[in-house]
Amino acid sequence: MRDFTRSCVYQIYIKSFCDSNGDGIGDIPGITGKLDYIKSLGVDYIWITPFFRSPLNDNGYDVSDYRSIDPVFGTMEQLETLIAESDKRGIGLMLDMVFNHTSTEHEWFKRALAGEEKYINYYKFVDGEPDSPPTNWESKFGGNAWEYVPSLKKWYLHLFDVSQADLNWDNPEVREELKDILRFWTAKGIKGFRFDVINLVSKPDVLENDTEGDGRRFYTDGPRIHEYLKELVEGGGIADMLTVGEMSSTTIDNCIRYSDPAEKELSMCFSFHHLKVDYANGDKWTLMRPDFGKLKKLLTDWQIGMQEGGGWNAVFWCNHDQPRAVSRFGDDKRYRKESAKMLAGMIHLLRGTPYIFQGEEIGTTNAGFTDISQYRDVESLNYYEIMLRNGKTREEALAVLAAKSRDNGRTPMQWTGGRNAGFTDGEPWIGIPENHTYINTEEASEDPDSILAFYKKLIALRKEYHIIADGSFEPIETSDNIFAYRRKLGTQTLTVVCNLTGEKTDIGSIPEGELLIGNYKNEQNGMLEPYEFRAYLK
Ligand code: TEU
Ligand code: CA
Repeated sequence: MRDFTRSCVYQIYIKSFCDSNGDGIGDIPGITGKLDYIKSLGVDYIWITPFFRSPLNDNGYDVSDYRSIDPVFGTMEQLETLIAESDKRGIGLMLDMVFNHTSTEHEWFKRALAGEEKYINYYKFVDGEPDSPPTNWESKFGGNAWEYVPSLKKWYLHLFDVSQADLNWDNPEVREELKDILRFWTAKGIKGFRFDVINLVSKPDVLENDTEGDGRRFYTDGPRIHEYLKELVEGGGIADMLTVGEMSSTTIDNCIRYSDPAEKELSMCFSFHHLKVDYANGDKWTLMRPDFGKLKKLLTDWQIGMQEGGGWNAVFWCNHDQPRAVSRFGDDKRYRKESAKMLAGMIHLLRGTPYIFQGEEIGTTNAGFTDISQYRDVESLNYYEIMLRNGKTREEALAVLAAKSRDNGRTPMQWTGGRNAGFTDGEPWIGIPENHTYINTEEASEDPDSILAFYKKLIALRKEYHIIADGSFEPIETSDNIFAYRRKLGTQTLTVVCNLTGEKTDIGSIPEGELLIGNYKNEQNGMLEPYEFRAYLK
Protein backbone atom coordinates (compact mmCIF):
# COMPACT_ATOMS: atom_id res chain seq x y z
CA MET A 1 0.00 0.00 0.00
CA ARG A 2 1.30 3.45 -0.77
CA ASP A 3 1.22 6.18 1.80
CA PHE A 4 -1.15 9.07 1.17
CA THR A 5 -0.74 10.80 4.48
CA ARG A 6 1.03 13.72 2.83
CA SER A 7 -1.56 14.28 0.12
CA CYS A 8 -4.28 16.86 -0.11
CA VAL A 9 -7.45 16.29 -2.16
CA TYR A 10 -9.71 18.80 -3.88
CA GLN A 11 -13.32 17.74 -4.43
CA ILE A 12 -15.17 18.85 -7.53
CA TYR A 13 -18.95 18.66 -7.70
CA ILE A 14 -18.95 18.59 -11.48
CA LYS A 15 -22.47 19.87 -12.00
CA SER A 16 -21.58 23.13 -10.27
CA PHE A 17 -17.89 23.64 -11.05
CA CYS A 18 -17.62 25.23 -14.48
CA ASP A 19 -19.88 25.12 -17.53
CA SER A 20 -18.00 25.20 -20.85
CA ASN A 21 -20.90 25.09 -23.30
CA GLY A 22 -23.59 27.36 -21.90
CA ASP A 23 -26.19 24.74 -20.97
CA GLY A 24 -26.01 25.84 -17.33
CA ILE A 25 -24.44 22.58 -16.12
CA GLY A 26 -20.79 22.12 -15.21
CA ASP A 27 -18.88 19.65 -17.36
CA ILE A 28 -15.55 17.91 -18.02
CA PRO A 29 -14.05 20.57 -20.34
CA GLY A 30 -15.02 23.09 -17.67
CA ILE A 31 -12.74 21.27 -15.23
CA THR A 32 -9.90 21.06 -17.76
CA GLY A 33 -10.10 24.80 -18.22
CA LYS A 34 -9.61 25.35 -14.51
CA LEU A 35 -6.69 22.97 -13.94
CA ASP A 36 -4.21 25.77 -13.55
CA TYR A 37 -6.33 27.25 -10.78
CA ILE A 38 -6.46 23.87 -9.04
CA LYS A 39 -2.75 23.36 -9.55
CA SER A 40 -2.10 26.76 -7.95
CA LEU A 41 -3.69 25.49 -4.74
CA GLY A 42 -0.96 22.86 -4.43
CA VAL A 43 -3.28 19.85 -4.14
CA ASP A 44 -2.25 16.37 -5.29
CA TYR A 45 -5.56 14.82 -6.28
CA ILE A 46 -8.93 15.83 -7.62
CA TRP A 47 -11.97 13.77 -6.70
CA ILE A 48 -14.71 14.32 -9.26
CA THR A 49 -18.28 13.41 -8.32
CA PRO A 50 -20.02 10.98 -10.70
CA PHE A 51 -20.29 11.92 -14.38
CA PHE A 52 -21.36 8.49 -15.59
CA ARG A 53 -24.47 8.01 -17.66
CA SER A 54 -27.41 8.67 -15.38
CA PRO A 55 -31.00 9.90 -15.30
CA LEU A 56 -29.64 12.39 -12.72
CA ASN A 57 -32.39 11.94 -10.15
CA ASP A 58 -29.66 12.21 -7.53
CA ASN A 59 -27.23 14.25 -9.64
CA GLY A 60 -25.28 11.26 -10.88
CA TYR A 61 -25.34 9.08 -7.76
CA ASP A 62 -27.84 7.04 -9.75
CA VAL A 63 -25.63 5.44 -12.40
CA SER A 64 -27.15 3.74 -15.43
CA ASP A 65 -23.83 2.84 -17.11
CA TYR A 66 -20.54 2.79 -15.21
CA ARG A 67 -18.40 2.78 -18.33
CA SER A 68 -19.79 5.73 -20.22
CA ILE A 69 -20.01 9.43 -19.61
CA ASP A 70 -23.31 11.22 -19.47
CA PRO A 71 -23.51 13.50 -22.52
CA VAL A 72 -24.46 16.41 -20.29
CA PHE A 73 -21.00 16.18 -18.68
CA GLY A 74 -18.96 15.51 -21.83
CA THR A 75 -17.37 12.74 -23.87
CA MET A 76 -14.76 10.04 -23.29
CA GLU A 77 -12.36 11.99 -25.47
CA GLN A 78 -12.79 15.05 -23.28
CA LEU A 79 -12.14 12.94 -20.21
CA GLU A 80 -8.97 11.57 -21.79
CA THR A 81 -7.83 15.14 -22.34
CA LEU A 82 -8.60 15.98 -18.72
CA ILE A 83 -6.58 12.96 -17.56
CA ALA A 84 -3.63 13.90 -19.76
CA GLU A 85 -3.71 17.56 -18.72
CA SER A 86 -3.95 16.60 -15.03
CA ASP A 87 -1.02 14.21 -15.46
CA LYS A 88 1.05 17.01 -16.93
CA ARG A 89 0.44 19.03 -13.80
CA GLY A 90 1.16 16.16 -11.44
CA ILE A 91 -2.46 15.89 -10.32
CA GLY A 92 -4.15 12.50 -9.99
CA LEU A 93 -7.83 12.07 -10.83
CA MET A 94 -10.09 10.14 -8.49
CA LEU A 95 -13.47 8.88 -9.60
CA ASP A 96 -16.52 8.45 -7.44
CA MET A 97 -17.83 4.89 -7.61
CA VAL A 98 -21.43 4.36 -6.58
CA PHE A 99 -21.45 0.63 -5.95
CA ASN A 100 -24.10 0.27 -3.27
CA HIS A 101 -26.84 0.80 -5.83
CA THR A 102 -27.46 1.41 -9.51
CA SER A 103 -30.07 3.55 -11.17
CA THR A 104 -33.25 1.66 -11.98
CA GLU A 105 -32.43 2.74 -15.56
CA HIS A 106 -29.35 0.51 -15.54
CA GLU A 107 -29.42 -2.34 -18.04
CA TRP A 108 -29.10 -4.86 -15.19
CA PHE A 109 -32.16 -3.53 -13.43
CA LYS A 110 -34.17 -3.33 -16.63
CA ARG A 111 -33.39 -6.96 -17.36
CA ALA A 112 -34.33 -7.85 -13.81
CA LEU A 113 -37.67 -6.11 -14.31
CA ALA A 114 -38.12 -8.10 -17.51
CA GLY A 115 -37.91 -11.23 -15.36
CA GLU A 116 -34.36 -12.45 -16.14
CA GLU A 117 -33.34 -14.55 -13.16
CA LYS A 118 -29.65 -13.71 -13.54
CA TYR A 119 -30.31 -10.01 -13.08
CA ILE A 120 -32.97 -10.39 -10.42
CA ASN A 121 -30.09 -11.88 -8.43
CA TYR A 122 -28.06 -8.70 -8.99
CA TYR A 123 -30.38 -6.81 -6.64
CA LYS A 124 -32.03 -7.26 -3.27
CA PHE A 125 -35.38 -8.60 -4.46
CA VAL A 126 -37.69 -10.31 -1.99
CA ASP A 127 -40.99 -12.10 -2.73
CA GLY A 128 -44.07 -10.57 -1.16
CA GLU A 129 -47.51 -9.07 -1.24
CA PRO A 130 -48.08 -5.47 -2.32
CA ASP A 131 -49.30 -4.28 1.06
CA SER A 132 -46.51 -5.55 3.30
CA PRO A 133 -42.89 -4.57 2.64
CA PRO A 134 -40.32 -7.16 3.79
CA THR A 135 -39.10 -4.95 6.63
CA ASN A 136 -39.79 -1.55 8.16
CA TRP A 137 -36.40 -0.17 7.10
CA GLU A 138 -36.40 3.45 6.08
CA SER A 139 -34.82 5.07 3.06
CA LYS A 140 -32.19 7.69 3.88
CA PHE A 141 -34.17 10.03 1.68
CA GLY A 142 -37.43 9.42 3.57
CA GLY A 143 -40.17 6.76 3.44
CA ASN A 144 -39.98 2.96 3.40
CA ALA A 145 -36.85 1.47 1.81
CA TRP A 146 -38.74 -1.13 -0.27
CA GLU A 147 -40.56 -0.74 -3.57
CA TYR A 148 -43.00 -3.27 -4.99
CA VAL A 149 -42.79 -4.57 -8.56
CA PRO A 150 -46.21 -6.10 -9.34
CA SER A 151 -45.07 -7.96 -12.46
CA LEU A 152 -42.46 -9.87 -10.42
CA LYS A 153 -44.50 -10.01 -7.21
CA LYS A 154 -41.33 -8.90 -5.49
CA TRP A 155 -40.02 -5.98 -3.50
CA TYR A 156 -36.62 -4.43 -4.07
CA LEU A 157 -34.50 -2.61 -1.53
CA HIS A 158 -33.48 1.03 -2.01
CA LEU A 159 -31.63 2.57 0.91
CA PHE A 160 -31.72 5.85 -1.02
CA ASP A 161 -34.16 7.07 -3.69
CA VAL A 162 -36.68 4.66 -5.21
CA SER A 163 -34.70 5.05 -8.46
CA GLN A 164 -31.52 3.78 -6.73
CA ALA A 165 -31.81 0.00 -6.32
CA ASP A 166 -29.37 -1.68 -3.91
CA LEU A 167 -27.03 -4.22 -5.50
CA ASN A 168 -26.74 -7.74 -4.12
CA TRP A 169 -23.08 -7.98 -3.14
CA ASP A 170 -23.59 -11.52 -1.91
CA ASN A 171 -23.79 -12.51 -5.56
CA PRO A 172 -20.19 -13.15 -6.76
CA GLU A 173 -21.15 -12.12 -10.30
CA VAL A 174 -21.98 -8.63 -9.02
CA ARG A 175 -18.61 -8.36 -7.32
CA GLU A 176 -16.88 -9.45 -10.54
CA GLU A 177 -18.74 -6.78 -12.50
CA LEU A 178 -17.61 -4.10 -10.07
CA LYS A 179 -13.96 -5.15 -10.13
CA ASP A 180 -14.10 -5.11 -13.89
CA ILE A 181 -15.42 -1.54 -13.86
CA LEU A 182 -12.47 -0.47 -11.70
CA ARG A 183 -10.02 -2.09 -14.10
CA PHE A 184 -11.70 -0.29 -17.00
CA TRP A 185 -11.07 3.10 -15.36
CA THR A 186 -7.56 2.47 -14.09
CA ALA A 187 -6.59 1.44 -17.63
CA LYS A 188 -7.63 4.95 -18.65
CA GLY A 189 -5.23 6.51 -16.19
CA ILE A 190 -7.49 7.12 -13.19
CA LYS A 191 -5.34 7.30 -10.05
CA GLY A 192 -7.75 6.82 -7.18
CA PHE A 193 -11.33 6.22 -6.10
CA ARG A 194 -13.88 7.47 -3.65
CA PHE A 195 -16.43 4.78 -2.83
CA ASP A 196 -19.92 6.00 -2.13
CA VAL A 197 -21.57 4.65 1.07
CA ILE A 198 -19.32 1.62 0.74
CA ASN A 199 -19.90 0.39 4.31
CA LEU A 200 -23.58 -0.26 3.51
CA VAL A 201 -23.05 -2.84 0.79
CA SER A 202 -23.02 -6.04 2.86
CA LYS A 203 -26.57 -6.81 3.93
CA PRO A 204 -27.51 -9.45 6.52
CA ASP A 205 -28.71 -12.87 5.35
CA VAL A 206 -31.89 -12.59 7.36
CA LEU A 207 -33.87 -9.41 6.85
CA GLU A 208 -35.77 -8.41 9.97
CA ASN A 209 -37.78 -5.49 11.24
CA ASP A 210 -35.90 -2.91 13.27
CA THR A 211 -37.80 -2.27 16.46
CA GLU A 212 -35.26 0.34 17.60
CA GLY A 213 -34.44 2.33 14.50
CA ASP A 214 -34.54 2.68 10.73
CA GLY A 215 -32.72 -0.57 9.96
CA ARG A 216 -29.23 0.84 9.67
CA ARG A 217 -27.83 -1.26 12.50
CA PHE A 218 -28.37 -4.37 10.36
CA TYR A 219 -26.52 -3.26 7.23
CA THR A 220 -24.03 -0.58 8.42
CA ASP A 221 -20.52 -2.10 8.46
CA GLY A 222 -22.43 -5.28 7.56
CA PRO A 223 -21.45 -8.92 8.10
CA ARG A 224 -19.09 -9.45 5.13
CA ILE A 225 -17.99 -5.88 4.49
CA HIS A 226 -14.29 -6.33 5.23
CA GLU A 227 -14.07 -9.48 3.14
CA TYR A 228 -15.80 -7.78 0.20
CA LEU A 229 -13.62 -4.70 0.37
CA LYS A 230 -10.43 -6.74 0.34
CA GLU A 231 -11.70 -8.63 -2.67
CA LEU A 232 -12.70 -5.45 -4.51
CA VAL A 233 -9.38 -3.72 -3.91
CA GLU A 234 -7.27 -6.71 -4.87
CA GLY A 235 -9.39 -7.84 -7.79
CA GLY A 236 -9.83 -4.28 -9.03
CA GLY A 237 -6.06 -3.84 -8.98
CA ILE A 238 -6.23 -0.64 -6.93
CA ALA A 239 -4.23 -1.59 -3.83
CA ASP A 240 -1.58 1.04 -4.60
CA MET A 241 -4.00 3.84 -5.33
CA LEU A 242 -5.56 6.49 -3.17
CA THR A 243 -8.87 5.04 -2.07
CA VAL A 244 -11.33 6.60 0.32
CA GLY A 245 -14.53 5.05 1.56
CA GLU A 246 -17.55 7.11 2.48
CA MET A 247 -18.61 5.46 5.73
CA SER A 248 -22.15 6.13 6.81
CA SER A 249 -22.86 5.95 10.59
CA THR A 250 -19.71 3.89 11.12
CA THR A 251 -17.51 3.16 14.16
CA ILE A 252 -13.88 3.85 14.99
CA ASP A 253 -13.13 0.14 15.18
CA ASN A 254 -14.46 -0.52 11.72
CA CYS A 255 -12.65 2.52 10.27
CA ILE A 256 -9.40 1.24 11.72
CA ARG A 257 -9.91 -2.01 9.87
CA TYR A 258 -10.95 -0.23 6.66
CA SER A 259 -7.83 1.92 6.64
CA ASP A 260 -5.07 0.01 8.46
CA PRO A 261 -2.51 -0.67 5.67
CA ALA A 262 -2.02 -4.19 7.02
CA GLU A 263 -5.67 -5.00 6.24
CA LYS A 264 -5.26 -4.11 2.54
CA GLU A 265 -8.67 -2.47 2.31
CA LEU A 266 -8.68 1.32 1.75
CA SER A 267 -6.24 4.19 2.24
CA MET A 268 -8.67 6.20 4.35
CA CYS A 269 -12.24 6.80 5.47
CA PHE A 270 -14.73 9.59 5.66
CA SER A 271 -16.73 9.48 8.85
CA PHE A 272 -19.50 11.94 9.67
CA HIS A 273 -20.12 11.94 13.39
CA HIS A 274 -18.51 15.36 13.81
CA LEU A 275 -20.99 16.75 11.28
CA LYS A 276 -24.03 15.71 13.28
CA VAL A 277 -23.41 18.03 16.21
CA ASP A 278 -26.20 20.31 15.02
CA TYR A 279 -28.82 17.57 14.74
CA ALA A 280 -31.27 18.03 17.62
CA ASN A 281 -31.96 14.51 19.03
CA GLY A 282 -30.11 13.03 16.09
CA ASP A 283 -32.57 14.50 13.59
CA LYS A 284 -30.94 16.41 10.74
CA TRP A 285 -34.16 18.29 9.90
CA THR A 286 -34.06 20.52 12.97
CA LEU A 287 -32.49 23.87 13.78
CA MET A 288 -29.74 23.79 16.34
CA ARG A 289 -26.56 25.71 17.06
CA PRO A 290 -23.61 23.34 16.79
CA ASP A 291 -22.66 21.77 20.11
CA PHE A 292 -18.96 22.66 20.17
CA GLY A 293 -18.27 20.58 23.26
CA LYS A 294 -19.54 17.56 21.38
CA LEU A 295 -17.63 18.54 18.26
CA LYS A 296 -14.38 18.70 20.20
CA LYS A 297 -15.03 15.39 21.87
CA LEU A 298 -15.85 13.62 18.61
CA LEU A 299 -12.84 15.01 16.78
CA THR A 300 -10.59 14.09 19.70
CA ASP A 301 -12.01 10.59 20.13
CA TRP A 302 -11.59 9.85 16.43
CA GLN A 303 -8.09 11.31 16.30
CA ILE A 304 -6.94 9.23 19.25
CA GLY A 305 -8.88 6.10 18.31
CA MET A 306 -7.59 6.02 14.72
CA GLN A 307 -4.06 6.79 15.85
CA GLU A 308 -4.00 4.06 18.48
CA GLY A 309 -5.51 1.51 16.13
CA GLY A 310 -3.27 2.35 13.18
CA GLY A 311 -6.08 3.71 11.03
CA TRP A 312 -6.17 6.83 8.87
CA ASN A 313 -9.02 9.26 8.29
CA ALA A 314 -9.84 11.88 5.73
CA VAL A 315 -10.29 15.20 7.57
CA PHE A 316 -12.88 17.60 6.22
CA TRP A 317 -15.77 19.96 6.93
CA CYS A 318 -17.46 20.21 3.57
CA ASN A 319 -18.70 18.13 0.70
CA HIS A 320 -21.65 18.15 -1.68
CA ASP A 321 -23.96 16.71 1.01
CA GLN A 322 -23.13 19.28 3.69
CA PRO A 323 -24.01 22.90 4.33
CA ARG A 324 -21.05 25.28 4.03
CA ALA A 325 -18.73 25.14 7.05
CA VAL A 326 -18.33 28.91 7.38
CA SER A 327 -22.11 29.35 7.66
CA ARG A 328 -22.51 26.37 9.93
CA PHE A 329 -19.57 26.48 12.36
CA GLY A 330 -18.28 29.99 11.77
CA ASP A 331 -19.85 33.39 11.27
CA ASP A 332 -20.46 34.03 7.58
CA LYS A 333 -21.33 37.69 8.15
CA ARG A 334 -19.25 39.54 10.72
CA TYR A 335 -16.22 37.21 10.78
CA ARG A 336 -16.43 35.34 7.50
CA LYS A 337 -12.73 35.54 6.67
CA GLU A 338 -11.53 34.95 10.21
CA SER A 339 -13.80 32.00 10.89
CA ALA A 340 -13.23 30.38 7.48
CA LYS A 341 -9.47 30.52 8.07
CA MET A 342 -9.78 29.21 11.62
CA LEU A 343 -11.86 26.26 10.45
CA ALA A 344 -9.35 25.55 7.68
CA GLY A 345 -6.38 25.64 10.01
CA MET A 346 -8.11 23.53 12.62
CA ILE A 347 -8.84 20.69 10.19
CA HIS A 348 -5.68 20.84 8.04
CA LEU A 349 -3.34 20.44 10.99
CA LEU A 350 -5.15 17.40 12.41
CA ARG A 351 -3.87 13.89 11.83
CA GLY A 352 -5.40 12.82 8.52
CA THR A 353 -5.57 13.65 4.83
CA PRO A 354 -7.37 16.96 4.25
CA TYR A 355 -10.11 17.30 1.65
CA ILE A 356 -11.17 20.68 0.32
CA PHE A 357 -14.57 21.01 -1.29
CA GLN A 358 -14.84 23.43 -4.21
CA GLY A 359 -15.54 26.95 -3.02
CA GLU A 360 -14.56 26.23 0.56
CA GLU A 361 -11.18 27.79 -0.22
CA ILE A 362 -12.82 31.17 -0.86
CA GLY A 363 -15.24 30.99 2.06
CA THR A 364 -18.38 30.26 0.06
CA THR A 365 -21.51 30.58 2.19
CA ASN A 366 -24.81 28.72 2.31
CA ALA A 367 -27.17 29.36 -0.60
CA GLY A 368 -29.58 31.74 1.11
CA PHE A 369 -32.60 30.23 -0.66
CA THR A 370 -35.99 31.40 0.63
CA ASP A 371 -38.43 29.60 -1.66
CA ILE A 372 -38.94 25.88 -2.26
CA SER A 373 -38.76 26.47 -6.03
CA GLN A 374 -35.06 27.27 -5.62
CA TYR A 375 -34.20 23.80 -4.32
CA ARG A 376 -33.18 20.93 -6.61
CA ASP A 377 -32.00 18.15 -4.28
CA VAL A 378 -34.21 15.06 -4.08
CA GLU A 379 -33.51 14.66 -0.35
CA SER A 380 -34.44 18.29 0.37
CA LEU A 381 -37.64 18.11 -1.66
CA ASN A 382 -38.69 14.87 0.03
CA TYR A 383 -38.01 16.17 3.52
CA TYR A 384 -39.77 19.46 2.82
CA GLU A 385 -42.95 17.46 2.23
CA ILE A 386 -42.27 15.27 5.26
CA MET A 387 -41.75 18.33 7.47
CA LEU A 388 -45.03 19.85 6.27
CA ARG A 389 -46.84 16.57 6.88
CA ASN A 390 -45.39 16.48 10.39
CA GLY A 391 -46.91 19.84 11.17
CA LYS A 392 -44.20 22.39 10.41
CA THR A 393 -45.31 25.59 8.69
CA ARG A 394 -43.82 26.46 5.30
CA GLU A 395 -41.68 29.13 6.91
CA GLU A 396 -40.35 26.70 9.50
CA ALA A 397 -39.61 24.03 6.91
CA LEU A 398 -37.85 26.57 4.69
CA ALA A 399 -35.77 27.78 7.63
CA VAL A 400 -34.61 24.20 8.24
CA LEU A 401 -33.74 23.73 4.56
CA ALA A 402 -31.86 27.03 4.52
CA ALA A 403 -29.60 25.64 7.23
CA LYS A 404 -29.50 21.94 6.35
CA SER A 405 -30.19 21.32 2.66
CA ARG A 406 -27.51 19.63 0.61
CA ASP A 407 -28.12 22.33 -2.01
CA ASN A 408 -26.20 24.73 0.24
CA GLY A 409 -23.06 22.96 -0.90
CA ARG A 410 -24.18 22.67 -4.50
CA THR A 411 -24.51 26.25 -5.69
CA PRO A 412 -22.11 27.06 -8.55
CA MET A 413 -18.47 27.84 -8.01
CA GLN A 414 -18.03 31.59 -7.77
CA TRP A 415 -15.27 32.45 -10.22
CA THR A 416 -15.93 36.15 -10.78
CA GLY A 417 -18.07 38.99 -9.52
CA GLY A 418 -19.76 39.19 -12.92
CA ARG A 419 -22.80 37.58 -14.50
CA ASN A 420 -23.55 34.10 -13.08
CA ALA A 421 -20.29 34.34 -11.14
CA GLY A 422 -18.45 33.32 -14.30
CA PHE A 423 -19.86 29.80 -13.93
CA THR A 424 -21.92 29.75 -17.13
CA ASP A 425 -22.92 31.88 -20.09
CA GLY A 426 -26.37 30.31 -19.95
CA GLU A 427 -28.90 29.83 -17.19
CA PRO A 428 -27.38 28.01 -14.18
CA TRP A 429 -29.21 24.82 -13.17
CA ILE A 430 -29.41 26.14 -9.59
CA GLY A 431 -29.26 29.65 -8.17
CA ILE A 432 -26.04 31.47 -7.30
CA PRO A 433 -25.66 33.40 -4.03
CA GLU A 434 -25.68 37.14 -4.57
CA ASN A 435 -22.52 37.49 -2.57
CA HIS A 436 -20.54 36.27 -5.59
CA THR A 437 -19.98 39.97 -6.31
CA TYR A 438 -17.36 39.93 -3.55
CA ILE A 439 -16.82 36.22 -2.79
CA ASN A 440 -15.10 34.85 -5.89
CA THR A 441 -11.78 33.35 -6.92
CA GLU A 442 -10.77 36.36 -9.01
CA GLU A 443 -10.97 38.74 -6.10
CA ALA A 444 -9.42 36.22 -3.69
CA SER A 445 -6.47 35.62 -6.01
CA GLU A 446 -5.55 39.29 -5.89
CA ASP A 447 -5.74 39.58 -2.11
CA PRO A 448 -2.66 38.28 -0.25
CA ASP A 449 -4.74 38.13 2.92
CA SER A 450 -7.60 36.13 1.40
CA ILE A 451 -9.02 32.84 2.62
CA LEU A 452 -7.66 31.38 -0.61
CA ALA A 453 -4.12 32.52 0.19
CA PHE A 454 -4.51 30.98 3.64
CA TYR A 455 -5.52 27.60 2.19
CA LYS A 456 -2.53 27.68 -0.16
CA LYS A 457 -0.27 28.35 2.77
CA LEU A 458 -1.72 25.44 4.77
CA ILE A 459 -1.29 23.07 1.85
CA ALA A 460 2.31 24.22 1.34
CA LEU A 461 3.11 23.84 5.04
CA ARG A 462 2.01 20.24 4.90
CA LYS A 463 4.66 19.54 2.26
CA GLU A 464 7.32 21.44 4.15
CA TYR A 465 6.76 20.25 7.73
CA HIS A 466 6.30 16.53 7.97
CA ILE A 467 5.03 16.83 11.50
CA ILE A 468 1.70 17.88 9.96
CA ALA A 469 1.28 14.57 8.15
CA ASP A 470 3.29 12.27 10.35
CA GLY A 471 3.12 13.68 13.87
CA SER A 472 1.13 12.11 16.68
CA PHE A 473 -1.98 13.81 18.04
CA GLU A 474 -2.77 14.74 21.61
CA PRO A 475 -5.56 16.97 22.87
CA ILE A 476 -5.00 19.93 25.18
CA GLU A 477 -7.60 20.50 27.90
CA THR A 478 -9.26 23.91 27.49
CA SER A 479 -12.54 25.70 27.99
CA ASP A 480 -15.40 24.85 25.60
CA ASN A 481 -14.71 27.94 23.50
CA ILE A 482 -11.26 26.76 22.51
CA PHE A 483 -10.10 23.73 20.57
CA ALA A 484 -6.42 23.03 21.08
CA TYR A 485 -4.13 20.14 20.32
CA ARG A 486 -0.52 19.13 19.96
CA ARG A 487 1.22 17.17 17.26
CA LYS A 488 4.59 15.60 17.96
CA LEU A 489 7.30 14.18 15.76
CA GLY A 490 10.76 13.41 17.12
CA THR A 491 11.83 16.47 19.07
CA GLN A 492 9.35 18.77 17.35
CA THR A 493 6.02 19.93 18.72
CA LEU A 494 3.27 21.71 16.82
CA THR A 495 0.69 23.40 19.05
CA VAL A 496 -2.63 24.49 17.56
CA VAL A 497 -5.12 26.77 19.28
CA CYS A 498 -8.48 27.72 17.78
CA ASN A 499 -11.08 30.11 19.12
CA LEU A 500 -14.41 28.57 18.15
CA THR A 501 -16.35 31.70 19.01
CA GLY A 502 -16.83 35.33 18.09
CA GLU A 503 -15.76 36.37 21.61
CA LYS A 504 -12.28 37.33 22.70
CA THR A 505 -11.05 34.40 24.75
CA ASP A 506 -8.20 33.98 27.16
CA ILE A 507 -5.86 31.03 26.55
CA GLY A 508 -3.78 31.65 29.64
CA SER A 509 -0.19 30.99 28.69
CA ILE A 510 1.15 31.37 25.17
CA PRO A 511 2.31 28.04 23.71
CA GLU A 512 6.05 27.64 23.24
CA GLY A 513 7.67 27.98 19.86
CA GLU A 514 7.48 30.15 16.82
CA LEU A 515 4.20 31.19 15.26
CA LEU A 516 4.05 29.09 12.09
CA ILE A 517 0.69 30.33 10.83
CA GLY A 518 -2.21 32.36 12.20
CA ASN A 519 -5.22 34.23 10.90
CA TYR A 520 -4.49 37.52 12.66
CA LYS A 521 -1.53 39.78 12.19
CA ASN A 522 1.09 37.84 14.19
CA GLU A 523 -0.59 38.40 17.53
CA GLN A 524 1.53 36.97 20.35
CA ASN A 525 -0.46 37.30 23.52
CA GLY A 526 -2.68 35.23 25.75
CA MET A 527 -5.94 36.57 24.32
CA LEU A 528 -7.44 35.05 21.19
CA GLU A 529 -9.41 37.45 19.00
CA PRO A 530 -12.78 36.28 17.60
CA TYR A 531 -12.19 33.04 15.68
CA GLU A 532 -8.48 33.43 16.05
CA PHE A 533 -6.30 30.49 15.04
CA ARG A 534 -2.59 30.03 15.73
CA ALA A 535 -0.12 27.22 15.24
CA TYR A 536 3.25 27.27 16.98
CA LEU A 537 6.22 25.11 16.07
CA LYS A 538 8.93 24.24 18.54
O1 TEU B 1 -24.19 10.09 0.50
C1 TEU B 1 -24.61 9.22 1.49
C2 TEU B 1 -25.34 9.82 2.56
O2 TEU B 1 -25.43 9.15 3.57
C3 TEU B 1 -25.93 11.20 2.43
O3 TEU B 1 -26.63 11.39 1.28
C4 TEU B 1 -26.83 11.34 3.58
O4 TEU B 1 -27.85 10.41 3.47
C5 TEU B 1 -27.45 12.67 3.69
O5 TEU B 1 -26.56 13.70 3.48
C6 TEU B 1 -28.01 12.75 5.08
O6 TEU B 1 -28.85 13.77 5.19
C7 TEU B 1 -23.74 9.57 -0.70
C8 TEU B 1 -23.51 10.70 -1.66
O7 TEU B 1 -22.47 11.52 -1.17
C9 TEU B 1 -24.79 11.43 -1.88
O8 TEU B 1 -24.64 12.58 -2.66
C10 TEU B 1 -25.76 10.46 -2.50
O9 TEU B 1 -27.03 11.06 -2.61
C11 TEU B 1 -25.91 9.18 -1.69
O10 TEU B 1 -24.66 8.66 -1.27
C12 TEU B 1 -26.57 8.11 -2.51
O11 TEU B 1 -25.72 7.66 -3.51
CA1 CA C 1 -22.23 22.24 -19.70
